Amino acid sequence: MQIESSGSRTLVIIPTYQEAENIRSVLLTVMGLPGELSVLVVDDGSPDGTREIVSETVKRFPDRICLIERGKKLGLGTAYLEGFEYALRHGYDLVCEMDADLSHNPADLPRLIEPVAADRADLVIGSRYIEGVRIINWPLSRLILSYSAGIYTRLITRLPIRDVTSGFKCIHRRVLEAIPFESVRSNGYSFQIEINYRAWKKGFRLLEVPIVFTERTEGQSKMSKAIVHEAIFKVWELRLRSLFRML
Ligand SMILES: Nc1nc2c(ncn2[C@@H]2O[C@H](COP(=O)(O)OP(=O)(O)OP(=O)(O)O)[C@@H](O)[C@H]2O)c(=O)[nH]1
Ligand SMILES: [Mg+2]
Repeated sequence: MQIESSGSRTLVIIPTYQEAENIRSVLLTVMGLPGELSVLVVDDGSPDGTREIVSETVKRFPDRICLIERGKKLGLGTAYLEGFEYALRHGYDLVCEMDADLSHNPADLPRLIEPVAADRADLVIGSRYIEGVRIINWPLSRLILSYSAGIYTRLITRLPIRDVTSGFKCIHRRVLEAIPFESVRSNGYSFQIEINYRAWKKGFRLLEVPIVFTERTEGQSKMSKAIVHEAIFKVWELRLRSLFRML
């Protein structure tokens, strides 16, 4: 099912799987922000009523919120790729990524959008690791894993970014147009690393702005060992593909 919307220049893509407790509040906050932002929710057949809540909210903002319903859980990376294709097809200039679990504060969106809108950057990353570590309610083990992922990625790829796996972003459409989506295979955290790396290798300007990240209080985590393993190998793959000019 797809409810089409026409809209403003900036599209915020929000992938959802089982976010019934959070999604209404996220959508209403984004609707109240300046700049008439549009939202695309990509839901993967959440059995907890997420889709119904989004559909209700679409009725209130039919020109600004759109829902793509994919029927089954296909992963974060492919949800974003569908969102990117939608954004390009519908002529959006700026595209934001944001989680639905309120870990990313929707009120930070204007700070992410501003440098891209002002043409000071092509890809802005909401970063937990600049100007100190800004994470609320993570166990130390998770912090160490995430922070080490950054060190590991920087060592192998030289990507000049501290928060390589952040999923809170604003991207200019020219970056998305330069990435052949069919060659992007990552689906977990490494999806964010891959997009950052490809953008950087193509010479786009990456910028980190500080955000406070708050661990979800509602709903379930989809974090898994498979996602971590994918990232460990993906970083090497990206480096090698770049060396052999296969990126
Ligand atoms: N469409 C879609 N969305 C997903 C899928 N997996 C996760 N999401 C959404 O992607 C965002 C990030 O997922 P999270 O489960 O919060 O992952 P995380 O932030 O690493 O883990 P926690 O916050 O600790 O739960 C959330 O909005 C999820 O609902 C998926 O397979 N498909
Ligand atoms: Mg989360």
